[in-house]
Formats: sequence, structure tokens, C-alpha cells
Amino acid sequence: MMTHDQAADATSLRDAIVRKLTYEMGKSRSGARERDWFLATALAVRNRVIDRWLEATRAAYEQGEKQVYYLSLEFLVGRLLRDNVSNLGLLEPLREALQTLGVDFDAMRQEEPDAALGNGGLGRLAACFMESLASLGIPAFGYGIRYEHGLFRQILHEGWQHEYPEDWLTFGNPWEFARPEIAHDIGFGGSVEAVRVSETEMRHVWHPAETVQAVAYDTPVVGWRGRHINTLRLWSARALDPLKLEAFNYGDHVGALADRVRQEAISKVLYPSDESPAGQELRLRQEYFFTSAALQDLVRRHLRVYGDLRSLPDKVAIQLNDTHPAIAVAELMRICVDLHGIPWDEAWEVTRGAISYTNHTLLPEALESWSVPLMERLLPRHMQIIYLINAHHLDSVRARWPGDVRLLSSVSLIEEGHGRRVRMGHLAFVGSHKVNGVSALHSELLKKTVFRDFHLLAPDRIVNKTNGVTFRRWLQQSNPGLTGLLVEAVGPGVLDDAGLLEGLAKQADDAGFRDRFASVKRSNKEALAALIRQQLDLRVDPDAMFDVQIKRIHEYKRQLLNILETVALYDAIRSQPHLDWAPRVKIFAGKAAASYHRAKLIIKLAHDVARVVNGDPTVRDRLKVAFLPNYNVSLAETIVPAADLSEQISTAGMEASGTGNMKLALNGALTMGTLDGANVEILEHVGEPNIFIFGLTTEEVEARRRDGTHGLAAVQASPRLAEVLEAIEAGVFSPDDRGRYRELMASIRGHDYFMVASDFDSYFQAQRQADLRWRDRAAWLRSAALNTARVGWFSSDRTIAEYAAEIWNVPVRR
Ligand code: 26V
Repeated sequence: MMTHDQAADATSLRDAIVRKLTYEMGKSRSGARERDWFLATALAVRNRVIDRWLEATRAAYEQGEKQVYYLSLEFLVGRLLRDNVSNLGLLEPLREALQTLGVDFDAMRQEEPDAALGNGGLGRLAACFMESLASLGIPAFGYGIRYEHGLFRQILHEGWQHEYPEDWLTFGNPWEFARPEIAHDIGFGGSVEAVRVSETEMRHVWHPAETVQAVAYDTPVVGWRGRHINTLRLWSARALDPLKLEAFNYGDHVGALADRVRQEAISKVLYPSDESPAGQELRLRQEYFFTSAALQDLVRRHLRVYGDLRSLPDKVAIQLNDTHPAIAVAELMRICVDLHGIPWDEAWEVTRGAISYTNHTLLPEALESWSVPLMERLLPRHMQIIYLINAHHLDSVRARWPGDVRLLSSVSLIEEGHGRRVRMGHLAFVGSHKVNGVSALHSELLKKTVFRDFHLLAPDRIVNKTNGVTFRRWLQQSNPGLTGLLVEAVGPGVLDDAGLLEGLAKQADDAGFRDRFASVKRSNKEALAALIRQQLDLRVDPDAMFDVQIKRIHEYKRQLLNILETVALYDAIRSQPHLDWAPRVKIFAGKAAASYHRAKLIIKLAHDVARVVNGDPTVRDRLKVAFLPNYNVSLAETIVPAADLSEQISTAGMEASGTGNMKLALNGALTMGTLDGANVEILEHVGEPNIFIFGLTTEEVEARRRDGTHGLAAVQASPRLAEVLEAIEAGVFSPDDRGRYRELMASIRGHDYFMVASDFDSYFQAQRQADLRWRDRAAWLRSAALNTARVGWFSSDRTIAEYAAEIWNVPVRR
């Protein structure tokens, strides 16, 4: 039943939607399509946000509150309609309003394209953080790039991935406000002039060869219960001189236009590089473009209110999401020293006081560096400043450890060797007051590996901030059935305080509660089964265990291990079809980087195995394999609530944290995981009986790599694995091209860098433990409910509260 207020909301929403449709979109009710209704609704909802948004922004200014600035090259937001409406408390009134207009909310909201301005975990984390910042009432801006094309659309042709451009802006973006008047000039190239300003003092003046404008587009970020609203400000590139009129008139109009196209290319497309750090110049341009725009923007705001840059660290916290915005260290120094005449040492205090940096990966091949010649050409003044920072930094190291040449070269900002390069992680480290990893294990490994020597220099610098996810999107919105049950079980306070989930634990022993928990899961699984049928023309049994691995395709994430286990299980079922097998549906989704051939081949293998298994009448409903195409935030919102088993099986020491692991556990999936990333902490929270842990530890992986152990020994010790490899190698799953997987299988017998062979038996056994538990329905449901009850700590509200207290020094208002 709707309250009186809700009924009033429904009426006024209905009127507002019809007005938008008529007077802003010029459509009649009868002619309106679902997309028109979506746009009209979004515009009407947006209106409900504006007053509070402007008010929140103004209040933060006037009260002199410290502002957080989250700089990220990626924001993987997904859809916003349900999120905004739900956080504003308008879900029921809106449903009602639309119903009276003959529109079904759930069908209509599918018209909204995902804002896919990110690759995976790092970008999605930024989106969760923005939501939590607003929900905790922390004044904050997110700064990034308004890519015209987000992450590519994945199409599978017979199991081979093809990439298609993504066009989220085609029909307009109802959430954003273009701010053509908010623009900053971003320089590239040119030369640096040293000007003597006094007897003792020089000023450096950068004369860029070209200038591009960064234009602001603002999206309000609505916090829970609409209490606070922040801004996501994304920059779009605009050629400063729309047309070089002279060149145009002199006949070179093609050349004049080409220049413009090249400049505006900066914000055209997201780099889909989850595979290797993009070495392209355009990527460096993107990084400097949005970082400089962000710093100019926040410096201007700060100066308008406080008049002096020296107070910046008291009023501003700048968080670098990975090294992509690490050039901020040099840019802020340039702004202070060159543009505002602040002496170097003071400027350094300001810079280090304001900036902090989050590391998201240990993989050496993923650590960003830029060649010195490229930097000199594109950012000549920044290169000088980096040399100066390095000189001071190395001086202080020399003073403390005289004669330690190894240490000097290890902590230098410049990597010498084949071609000199600027190490962006080192730049970010020295320019920050805090550096954090994203899980307890990852932060410890940072101290022992990539930043080992830096940790020696600055033992208080590295801290841990275990990731979290926003429960509004990943529980309340995506799983309303479970949310309803939780409210019934522990009270409505659980919507505001994830800690209250713990109250659920005692109900896990109540058979009645478990049944209700099971029936919610069952209906979520029916919805996913319907999607699988629609997408893949495959029928799956909603009573089977839904075993889910959804994430970018990467060798270290080991989808291959999961596929090999699938083949082993298939073999076992075929050879003993009379046994009582626990029925499973193996569900995969994820994109491979376009140039990552191995990853694409792994997708193809999943598809080939699916074809054979799904087509084999002897296995019937006991095993099915589904690879869902075009994984994105919206697809995750359907899969996560329907999962029974969550595959988090990366090679130990390689997954910095993972956040899908948290979403799945929250929704009552049991984790099948290695002791990697945040899995370790999930184990501590849910308890050993409620999770399946297998495989080598980080230390054991390291020892095997050191000893040069190959996969062959493990294969010889495991007849089961040997049989699986032989079958795949023989072309059982690829009769059209029997050699397709020969090399892939050989790599497992060879170096087996990712320890697929070494972990295989342990994984297979853990899966059989999962089968056993599944057979004991009460035990499984009890564990599932305990997972939901005990993962409240993984709320991004907790993570953000920790950043606020320990890195940013800002209060939380709740
Ligand atoms: C880049 C590369 C490049 C070289 C090959 C391997 C590789 C693997 C990953 C990446 C992306 C690094 C940045 C990133 O997205 N990290 C993810 O950040 C999440 C949020 O902190 C975290 O949960 C994931 O574990 C981490 O992979």
C-alpha cells in the first residue's frame, strides 16, 4: 500500500513525465515508444534532484568543508534510473505513475543504455565510491572523461569474440548537464622559456604548441535517501579554435578540419586495455587532459573561496585512482610554482598534503611508465619538474643510505635501461601522503614487492583500504526479493546500516526462514534462466546449482581452470551416468581485451565445451554450460542475485582484491576461492565452514616459480587432468579444427605460470565438496544465509569511511 505522500508523489510524477514528453520531446502519449517514456521519466526524475543538488553544493562551499576529489580515468556506472529513483525513495510512486500511463517500469528501464566508461573492477569501484561518498554526505567531485564511446560491445560468432563500437550517447543522455561555459585550456607540446624575474629567481613559462579545451558535463550523484548529492564532472575535448579560419579560407579546409578532429579525438573512446598498459600517445593525452582539467577546476574553486593555495591540503583531498592521473603530482607543482610563484619546498608540501594514491595491481606488466622522449615532446615542462622532484628525492635517499647504488636506481622515478622511462607508480608514491592497496593481502604484498624499497624509505606511507561495494545497487536495487526478506527479518534499519545484517545469522538456523531465503533465490534463478534461454536458446533447470564466473577474461583469473574442471566433470558423468550427480549450470560472462588472443581463445574453448556438453543427451540436466555475451553492469545485476556458487579462483597473489566476490557473497552465493585478494577477508568474515577454499598460497606459488617447477609434474600426478588435456588436445571439442587448443594445453604442461595444473586436483576436490553440501539442502541454505549475514563489512560505506578518517581527514555525516 502506498502512503498518502506516495500517492501525491505518483500524481505529480505522472504530470511531470507527461509534460516532459510533450513539451521537451515534442511527442504525444499515443506516439511515444518505450525509449521516449524512459527519456521523459529520467528528465522528470532529474528535476527532483536539482534543488537539493545545488543546495548541497552551495552549503559545502559556504561552510568551508573539505572537498574530496576522486580522479579516475574510468567510471563504470551502468544505468542510473533505478539507482536515482530508489535513492530518492520514489520507486513505488514512479511505478504507480507509469502504470497509470500504461507503461511498465521494469520493461521501460531496459531502454537506458549502460554508461560503460570503464573496463572492469577499477572503474566499477569508482562508481561504487561515488555513490557511497554521496550517501555518507561527504562533499565530493568525481573527475573523469566523458567518452563518446564506452567499452566495446562484445558479440560472439561461434564463440569467437568480435568487438563493436558502443554508442551510449546516440539518443542523448538525460542525466547530464552540459556546461559549455566551464572550460579549461589544456596545453600540449611546445617549449619552456626560463625568465629571470629577479636577481635570484627564475620563472618558467610553458608555451604549448597546441591547446585543447576541456568542457565540463555534470551528472548529479544521488546519495541514499537523497540526503546529499555530489557531482560527477566528466570532461569532453573541444578544439579551441573551432576552425582555423585562415587555413580554411586559403583552401586547406580539409587540413583545418582534420586538426580539429585530432584534438577532439581525446575524449572519443575509452581504452579497452585491461591487457597491457596502452603505450599509445593518445592515452597519455587523455591522462593529462582530464588531470589538468580537474586540477585547474579545483584550484580555481579553492582560490575563489580561500584566496591562497597554501591552504589547499586543509580544504582539499585528491585521490588518484591508480597511476592514470599520476601526472597530477607534476601538474600541481607546475600550478603552484610556475603559475602562482610558490617556492618549490612549500609547493611540495602542498602537493603531498593534498594528494594520495591507490594501487590496483601488482602485475609488473601492468605498471604504467612513459618513455622520456614522449614526455619531453608532449609535456616538456612536466618532464623538467619530474627531473627536479627526482633530484630532491634521490638526494634524500643518498643522505640516508650513502653509496647504495642499487637502492638509488630502484627508487628512481626514471627507469634507465633500454630506453629511459618515467615510472608513474614511483611518481605517485613520492607525491602522496598516503598510498593504499585494496585488500589486506594486496597491501602487504605492495610492501614486499613493487614498493619494497619505498616502504623502507617511508614505512608509514602504505596503508590498506579493503574495497567494498554499494549495497544500494548490489542488494537493494538488484535483489528486491532478498531485500524485502531482510527487512522482515532484521528490520528496515538494515537499509541504512549494513552492520545490521549480522542479526540475520541466528535466523539461518530457522527452517522457515531458510525456505523463504530459498524461494527468493529460486525466483531470481528463474529470471536468469529466462535470460539464458532468450540469449542462447538454452534451457537450464532453475533447481540446478548456478555456478558463476563473471569478470574480465584473464589468464590470471583462470577461467581456463574452471573450463578444465567442467570437462573433467563431464567425463565423470559420462563414465558413471547412473550416479546421483549434483546438477550444475556453469555460467560464464566477460570480455577479453581485443588484442589478447589467449583470452579470446579461452572464450572459444568455453563455447566449444558448451556445445558438446549441452548437446549430449547422457548428461541431461546434470551439467549445462552457458557463456552469456556482452557482460556489463546491467547483466551483472541479473546474474549476481541468481548465483549459488561464486568462482573467485585467481592464482594466489595476483588478484588485488576483487569486488564481484563481495557482490556475490552478499547475495547469498558461496565462494569457491583461492586465498587471494579480498577472498582472504571474506573467509575471515563468513567462517571456514561457509566457503570453499582451495589451492596454493601466495608463498607456495612464489616458491614454485622460483624453483622453475613446470606443470608437467602436476599433470603426471593427476590422471584426471591428463585425460582432460588429452581430450581437448585430440580435438574432442573442436572437430572442425583439431589443433585449435594444442598450444594452449601445451602451456599447461610447460611453464604453467598461472598454476592451472598445480591447482587442478585441489580445485576438483573442492568442487566435489560443494556438490556434497548442495545435496544437503539445509546446510547449503544455512551457509548461503550466513554469507549474506556476515559480509556487511564489505559495504563501500565502510571503505569510504576509512578513507575519510585515515587518508582524507574529512568527517562523515550520517
Ligand atoms: C591490467 C593489466 C595489464 C597487464 C596484464 C594484466 C593486467 C591485469 C589487470 C589490469 C588492470 C589493473 C587495474 C584494475 O582494474 N585492477 C582491479 O582493481 C579492482 C578494484 O580495486 C580490484 O578489485 C581488482 O582485483 C583489480 O584487478
